[in-house]
Amino acid sequence: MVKTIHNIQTGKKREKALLVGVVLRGARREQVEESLDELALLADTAGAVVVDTVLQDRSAINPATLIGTGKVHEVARKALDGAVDVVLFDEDLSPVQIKNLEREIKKKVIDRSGLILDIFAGRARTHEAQIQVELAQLKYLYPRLTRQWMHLSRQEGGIGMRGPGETQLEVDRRMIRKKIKKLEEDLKRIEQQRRVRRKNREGLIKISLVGYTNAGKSSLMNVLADADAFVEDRLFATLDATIRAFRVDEHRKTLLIDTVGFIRKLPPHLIASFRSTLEETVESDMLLHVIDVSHPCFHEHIGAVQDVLRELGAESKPCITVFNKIDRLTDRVLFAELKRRFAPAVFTSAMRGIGTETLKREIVRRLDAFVEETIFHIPHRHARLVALLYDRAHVLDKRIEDEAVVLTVRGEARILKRFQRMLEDGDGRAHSDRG
Ligand SMILES: Nc1nc2c(ncn2[C@@H]2O[C@H](COP(=O)(O)OP(=O)(O)OP(=O)(O)O)[C@@H](O)[C@H]2O)c(=O)[nH]1
Ligand SMILES: [Mg+2]
Repeated sequence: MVKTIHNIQTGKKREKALLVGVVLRGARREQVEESLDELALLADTAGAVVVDTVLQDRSAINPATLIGTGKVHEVARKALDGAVDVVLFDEDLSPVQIKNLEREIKKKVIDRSGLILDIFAGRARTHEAQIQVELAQLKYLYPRLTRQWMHLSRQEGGIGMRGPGETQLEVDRRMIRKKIKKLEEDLKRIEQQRRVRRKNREGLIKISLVGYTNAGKSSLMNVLADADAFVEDRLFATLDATIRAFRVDEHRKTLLIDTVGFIRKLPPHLIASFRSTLEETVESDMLLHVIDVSHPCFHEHIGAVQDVLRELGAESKPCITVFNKIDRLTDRVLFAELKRRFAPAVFTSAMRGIGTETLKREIVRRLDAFVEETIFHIPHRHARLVALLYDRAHVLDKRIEDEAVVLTVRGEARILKRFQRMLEDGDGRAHSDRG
């Protein structure tokens, strides 16, 4: 697969983009405007320059073209006048709508999902992320194969042409189905390996950083776990799960996981493809929900993140709310209100290193809530588990008997349960008593 690299990464060619948004009856205009601002940011991340924006108020959508016929003509005129390369719609478009719009406007038409997929394609670094993105793109493109402009702009590349877009037009749907199947198999294999790796990490508490894209998750990871995660003031800097050892206090070694950020209207195909990456989040013991408190729409961001967590089945996990970038928060009233409303939230500045000790203390407090004491009888041939227990939990008492080592241990309930399982897997006769 030949990828056309031509955007911010090389600075070679910046496409001109026209943005289109719709305010439906009952919707708040400011909310649509904020969403369009975000679309502009997405366009910028994808390497385009926004030259104009068109906003239409409608009582209902036009099924054929989303916006009204008159508005379509206005968009076509503006696109021509501004020598626009691509028209970006904030709403998701059906394959038929894209086809109709492209016929009228005579430019590439891409919707929000298509744009996000394109950014992911340009940013995927690991083999797994590349497969996940390609799979999501193919599934997205599959019903949209009739694009007229593809023949024209294929050689030039541009938004919507990264990833599999360039090569797949000439191949038929059967080929795409075959490719999808192969990618799904590849992904399954990688997931298998991931599962093995995950199993090896059993016995450690896992804490996941989640949040809206650009909230500062990777920056927090860097200060908390002394990592060197990639940080950038653009959307979707991180696409993979990075895992680092994180010592919360002297007794507690945990794992901190940094992963892909969320956004409103995250394409469903992407969530599906990234499920294995996001599973690290679903399977962790605690979440740190990082919020960019300096962003004017942070309330909406909180809602969007909660939506995705719900979709992943992780909404009821223990979660600490972390308001980040407080170095930019000058509004004392807002600060006081957030403190009251979201208590016991933690306020941090990953950039200035503020609040990280408070955050660690809050993590300890929450972990303590699920601490238990257990007595383990560990057969001598499983001495490895004794060492592991010393490392992962607090050993209160040790007694050596003929058959086994008897340890009284204090630790997180989940961790102790995992040890219990490890012990049972290794030796069916082993057991423990609850203390
Ligand atoms: N002023 C300020 N900027 C911050 C702070 N934390 C992070 N940033 C900046 O915010 C931008 C995004 O930070 P990242 O750590 O990449 O954010 P992320 O949540 O990992 O973003 P994605 O990986 O794209 O989802 C970068 O430019 C950081 O330097 C902070 O506490 N204060
Ligand atoms: Mg990141």
